[in-house]
Amino acid sequence: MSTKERVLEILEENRETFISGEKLAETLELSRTSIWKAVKGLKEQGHQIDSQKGYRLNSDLLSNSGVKKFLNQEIDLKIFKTLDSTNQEAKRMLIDGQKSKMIIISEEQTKGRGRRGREFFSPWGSGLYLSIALRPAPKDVLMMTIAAAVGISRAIKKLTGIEVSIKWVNDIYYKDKKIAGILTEGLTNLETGMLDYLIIGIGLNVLKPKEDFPKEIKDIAGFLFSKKPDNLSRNQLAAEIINQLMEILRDEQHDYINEYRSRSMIIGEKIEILKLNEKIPAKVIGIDNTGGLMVLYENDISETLYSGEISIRRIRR
Ligand code: BT5
Repeated sequence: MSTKERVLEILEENRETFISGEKLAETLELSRTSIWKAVKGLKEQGHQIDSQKGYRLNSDLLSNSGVKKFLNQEIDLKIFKTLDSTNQEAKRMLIDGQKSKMIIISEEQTKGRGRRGREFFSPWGSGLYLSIALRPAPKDVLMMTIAAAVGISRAIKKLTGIEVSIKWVNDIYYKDKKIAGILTEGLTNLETGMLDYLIIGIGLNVLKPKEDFPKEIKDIAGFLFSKKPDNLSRNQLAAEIINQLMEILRDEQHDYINEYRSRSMIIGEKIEILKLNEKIPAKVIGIDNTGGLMVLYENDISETLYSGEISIRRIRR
């Protein structure tokens, strides 16, 4: 660990209080000058550090020590300042031989992806862009998206008290706007025909983006907070999402499907199903135990939809 990382770790652990340069130097067995240089380096990286009666971390940048402090288990975690896409980076690492579970987080993404080649707007400093790579892959892929949606909802509820809604299959809504999306991707091993690994990618708008959303999504995209809350960091939220997900992935009975149903904003609602460029009106009658969306068409025929390749739109009354 570099001196900068060690200083950051101590500042993270003492977020609320000023730590004197002397104390830092003593704890890390370094000179006051090395501490001063490390703090200067951290500030250059974008960390806001108050320096009146010592040093105090006053920024919300993501950091390894900041997330780890709140994790309730050891996990391979890598944090980047910028990436094309955290799912893409996870994929590269898996192809390079990464064998076990791993988390990739980035402060921004230059090519954040949604489903079917859509974009996910991922600006610096206001969101969480996080991928969890699972190797070996779990069997039930659709359920993994469902599990992630419930895990994110639980983490948000636990730390902020906010109740979010879920739109089948991968969108999280708050105050009628989309605040998060999930992109689950996998790779099939051509020799065995089995899924080799699975990546669950989560994008969450925590704060209002500094330069607002682009006009194409301004009406549909939302965020959790319009300004940073005093006692909650994105580090803590990232860690809680990981904690909740790790717990939920152990639930082999998939009992979380009940919570998914109760958070659903479309059960009982009229929707429009976009399938192969066709718009079909239907009513949602439920979500089955495997995560399938049960719909009733206008001709009284019902169907259960499984594919994430289908888009749905709520029809407002
Ligand atoms: C999703 O796709 O919502 C999945 C998004 C997954 C993003 C994460 S970030 C970490 C990981 N790495 C990646 O590269 N991706 C994952 P979909 O259901 O196809 O929705 C995409 C649509 O959501 C876009 O066409 C926009 O209409 C809208 N959108 C784009 N950016 C948004 C944002 N920041 N907030 C809310 N809506 C957004």
